Amino acid sequence: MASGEGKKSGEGKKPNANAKGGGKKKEVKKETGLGLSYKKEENFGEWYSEVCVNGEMIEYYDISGCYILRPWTMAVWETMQTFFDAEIKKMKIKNCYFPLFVSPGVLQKEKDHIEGFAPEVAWVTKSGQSDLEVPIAIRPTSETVMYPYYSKWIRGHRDLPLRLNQWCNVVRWEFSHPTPFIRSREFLWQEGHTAFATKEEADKEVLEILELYRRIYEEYLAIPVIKGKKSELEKFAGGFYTTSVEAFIPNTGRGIQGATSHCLGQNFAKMFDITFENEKGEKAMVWQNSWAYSTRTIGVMVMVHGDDKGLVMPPKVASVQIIVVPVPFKDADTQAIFDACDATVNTLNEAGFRAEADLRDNYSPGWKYSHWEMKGVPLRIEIGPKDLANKQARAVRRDNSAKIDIPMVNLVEQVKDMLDNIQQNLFDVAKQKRDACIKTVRTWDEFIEALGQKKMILAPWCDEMEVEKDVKARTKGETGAAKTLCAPFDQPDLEGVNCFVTGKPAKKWSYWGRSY
Ligand code: 87F
Repeated sequence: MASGEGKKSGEGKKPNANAKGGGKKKEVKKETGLGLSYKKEENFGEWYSEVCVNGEMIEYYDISGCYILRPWTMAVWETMQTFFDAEIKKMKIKNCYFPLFVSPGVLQKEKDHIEGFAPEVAWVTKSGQSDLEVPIAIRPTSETVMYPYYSKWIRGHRDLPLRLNQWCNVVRWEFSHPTPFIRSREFLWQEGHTAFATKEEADKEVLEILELYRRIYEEYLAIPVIKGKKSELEKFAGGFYTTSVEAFIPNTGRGIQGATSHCLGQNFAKMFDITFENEKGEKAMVWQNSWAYSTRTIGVMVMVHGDDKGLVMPPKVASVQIIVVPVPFKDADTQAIFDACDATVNTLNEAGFRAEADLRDNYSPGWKYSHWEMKGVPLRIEIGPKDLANKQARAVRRDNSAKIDIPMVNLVEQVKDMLDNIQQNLFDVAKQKRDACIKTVRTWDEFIEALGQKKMILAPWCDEMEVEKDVKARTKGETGAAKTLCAPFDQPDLEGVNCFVTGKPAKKWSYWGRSY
């Protein structure tokens, strides 16, 4: 398996130990030993891996494409999980867990769906030194694992809807450049698999789930996304139609599929014989959906908000929202300062915030500032002798470095306002940058020009698959071909508008661009 892979730059080692060529490597700050070697604007790829590692989200592992998710990452994942899990429970979706292993017979049952994906399936072939009688696949997704049991469990219309979700890991043995969170060989996700008696119920759920995905990105991660429908070429081949939320990374000019919600139609019902007796006593096939979001969400967060000081965590997902740092001075009463820090943390925790004090005495305040900035903590509170005397604290925002002195009597109120404001500001700034990258075009020449400027392109299209294939072929370059990202649900006027490639009357507006 995986023979002949080469390690790529930034892969397999700590980026710091691996810094070579490509971008400028800045002297690491002597004073603190912290700081990044790469700048976001100058060498995005190296900057990204360095931020993931130095921000203590990721540790590289000795298997290419596999990463250790550290507590700083898992806390973000768990916050999103808590939100999503509660929302799907309100929709009467239940959690379950199916095995990691797939028997080859079942996996290959659905040939069309698996065909294109087959090279990415990892297999277990041995136990100890002996070959297994039959090799066993590791799930890349669980359609083929789950649907034989859906066939067994669904008999009559009273068994419907069947709505299950599982939180699990999946393995896809990718060969293109691995990137923490964005393209890893094992990742965490939730996968929802539901079955209904009618298409209408399935259609409705597809959009309800997509709205939850929008909320994860926009309300939690402070990242603007576009909701839309995938083209025939880009949809999940086994399904009926695919909807997605699409984000954009301005620095690389690439779109990124944030999460997908598929209507599978009756394709899998046919293959796995998932049928039921309807109210009239007739045999009918179920309508199915499947939907997922993964730890990729966290990579998009790092890419969109991170800066040259490190991670920038939106307050809603940050495991530490406020870091309190004592600033002792000469012969000032150090103990009183430490006590004030503890008291501040207690007050904030009691008010429902996630606050911590960094009372370590073997690090300077300056070192601590850099450290917590690298980790992206949204708000820092500094308490020194003057603050103590004036019954105030100094608050410093991670997103824009703004400093304000807060009277202790207003602490909870002002911290709440500041965190809300940081959350909103991160979204606003990200949206402003994203919007500045959107270019509407009408012609091929305008399209090519915009693509060269790393734009996300909104273009009228005749919606023919051959045309998308042609665009892909004609834009193929080192950085990858342009393709459709989605046809936004929010469609501009189409009247009298022609396809930017063929000049035929346009059937829809679509976003196009290079993508992850
Ligand atoms: C890789 C290997 C084998 C993606 C794969 O999007 C199979 C597949 O079926 C595969 N990579 N897919 C498509 C997954 C579709 C669908 N599954 C449930 C989702 C949402 C969750």
